[in-house]
Amino acid sequence: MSDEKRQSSMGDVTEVKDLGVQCDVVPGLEGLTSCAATSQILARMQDDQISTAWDRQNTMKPCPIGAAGVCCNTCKMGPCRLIEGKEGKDRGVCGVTIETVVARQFGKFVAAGTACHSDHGREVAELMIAVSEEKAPGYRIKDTIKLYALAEEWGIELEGRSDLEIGGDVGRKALAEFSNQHGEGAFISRAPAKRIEKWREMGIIPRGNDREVVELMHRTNQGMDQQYKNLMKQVSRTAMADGWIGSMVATELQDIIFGTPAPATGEVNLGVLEPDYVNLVFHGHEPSVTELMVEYSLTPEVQAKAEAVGAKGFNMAGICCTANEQMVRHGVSIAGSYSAQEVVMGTGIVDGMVVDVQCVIEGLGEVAKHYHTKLLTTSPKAMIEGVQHVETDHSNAQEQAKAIVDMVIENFKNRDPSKINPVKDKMPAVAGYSFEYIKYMLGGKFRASFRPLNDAIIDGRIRGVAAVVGCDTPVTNNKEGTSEAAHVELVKKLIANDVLVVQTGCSATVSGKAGLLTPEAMEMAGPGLRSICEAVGIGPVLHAGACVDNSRILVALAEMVHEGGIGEDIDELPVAGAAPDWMDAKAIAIGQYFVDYGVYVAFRPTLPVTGSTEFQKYIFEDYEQISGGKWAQFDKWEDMADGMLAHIDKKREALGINGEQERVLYDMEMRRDLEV
Ligand code: MSK
Repeated sequence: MSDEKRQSSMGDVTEVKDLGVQCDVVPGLEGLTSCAATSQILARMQDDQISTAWDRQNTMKPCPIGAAGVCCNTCKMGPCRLIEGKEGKDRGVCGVTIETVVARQFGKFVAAGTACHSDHGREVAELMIAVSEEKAPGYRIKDTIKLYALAEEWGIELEGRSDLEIGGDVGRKALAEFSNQHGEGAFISRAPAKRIEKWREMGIIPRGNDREVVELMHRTNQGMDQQYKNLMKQVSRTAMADGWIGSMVATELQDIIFGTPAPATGEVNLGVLEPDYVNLVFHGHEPSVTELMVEYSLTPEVQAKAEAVGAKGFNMAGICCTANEQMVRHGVSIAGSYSAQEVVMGTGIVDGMVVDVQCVIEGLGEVAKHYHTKLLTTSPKAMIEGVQHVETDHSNAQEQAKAIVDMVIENFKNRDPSKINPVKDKMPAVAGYSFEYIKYMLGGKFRASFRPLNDAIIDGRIRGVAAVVGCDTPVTNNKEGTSEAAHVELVKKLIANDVLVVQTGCSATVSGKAGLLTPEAMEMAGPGLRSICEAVGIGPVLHAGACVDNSRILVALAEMVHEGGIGEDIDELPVAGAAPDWMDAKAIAIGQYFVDYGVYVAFRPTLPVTGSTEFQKYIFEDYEQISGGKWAQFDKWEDMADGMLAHIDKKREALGINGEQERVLYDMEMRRDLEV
């Protein structure tokens, strides 16, 4: 479709350009993956009869009762399997109703997800304190501007004090956020005033994460809260503790200690592993140990050690969110997303794999047995049976990081030539769009501002903004296309329709593999979005970081409201969120805090609530009257895209900016003159 044709139509663009990065998948594996590199390794692993999650998902038949959220296992009288509309089966032994069971299960997902991000955030707060007390060798405060800004926001004295003293107070205040029993989380004040008032009316502003998670686990137990609407208030309060305390503390303090991201270029896909180099793959979520490994890996000492064992050098690449953390801060390459964690070892050239916490699957231990890969765990909270554990804490992380790198280099000589199976596929990717950088890039150093973004939304060059985040899996492939395709095609359709896309988590990695994180991706964008991208010098898809960095999106949305002109509250903005192949409880916690922020949140595949018509009506329809946001669920990415675009248009209509805008074709000179 020509630009002219696009511009002559106010309707949706369904035909999108392709950068020619679609992979040639090994025949027979098209139903599993749309990535050639993954399929090549998988084929070899299958030939060698090495079981991976990709194979196991074919033989595992999900329990339909559990999938619908109607298996109640909160006590020993059951577990009760409830079936809607079937007398004698529609209540549990204790008399519990289906909607209560579904709400409890949903609440437990949120409690688990919040606990994950919160425990992560708490670790970072404790690291901050250790740094300030000089008890964390190797770590230092890298972003003093952000430190001072946060200290000021929290009323911490700056005058005449050292960075370490200020950092100590920031760390202690952050730590207290987790155990506060009363009051409101400190970051809540960042939200728009109208939203805060709404939250107060709803009674969902979090006190402290520990209290909210404990209270939710209490209220979801048998014999407790039997009004699902009342229970959902605590579900919301807990999810809010995830976004506005746990995740935001993690993001803010990691930026202070490790540096605030700015765009850096790296590469994505299995081809980042170099056959002639020692390859260390890191995986998980908490970046503290990896930071020190990356720093050490760049020293001449490590280069010399790698050469001494016959390698050309030392190479690091990541999986999952620890990878995203390193990509957005240092441009370190990403080998793959969640679904690639076993496959990566099938290249036969991973000399070491180091995992920290979250999304580390137990299958790794078994796969590692078939290769020379030295698999190592580092967190006392996440050990794997039969896998070597190198316990790290703040005081010994530097020394352990070096020991790990040295161990991996030593393991290079144990490669089995018969199992070496490298691939070449990789794509360049630009990542590191922190809130601070987006503001700077839009407005410049001296007038950093979201004004140009709001203006572009008002004049229709940008139709809206979408966050596309979350997991990828090998599991939903067989039904409605592969997991990768759902992420990639959704993003392509959104940008083709002039929607600016912000990404985090494994979804960003999948987009990176498809070439969507490059400036060249603007070729696939609609003309309005492309004119902005060209003027600002960015691509249409912005990689903002790891899952905890969804907190950056919370702050960015607040800034859009603060900047003015497109509504006084988040639920007035033409924005939407999506998780095209969610998998973890963390995703549900994230989704809920965005719904409570007033955002339309689309999940694929269905949420575990389909067993109750009443509960579904509540969260998919009625809840919009309560928070202004709502959940939506889809089987197909096409329907998901349509739902998001329709929601964005609904908000534009309400703002009075959805009329026929005067559309003009921009030549280069006009683009240069654009006020961005
Ligand atoms: S790592 S939670 S698979 S995004 Fe954050 Fe990826 Fe989902 Fe884990």
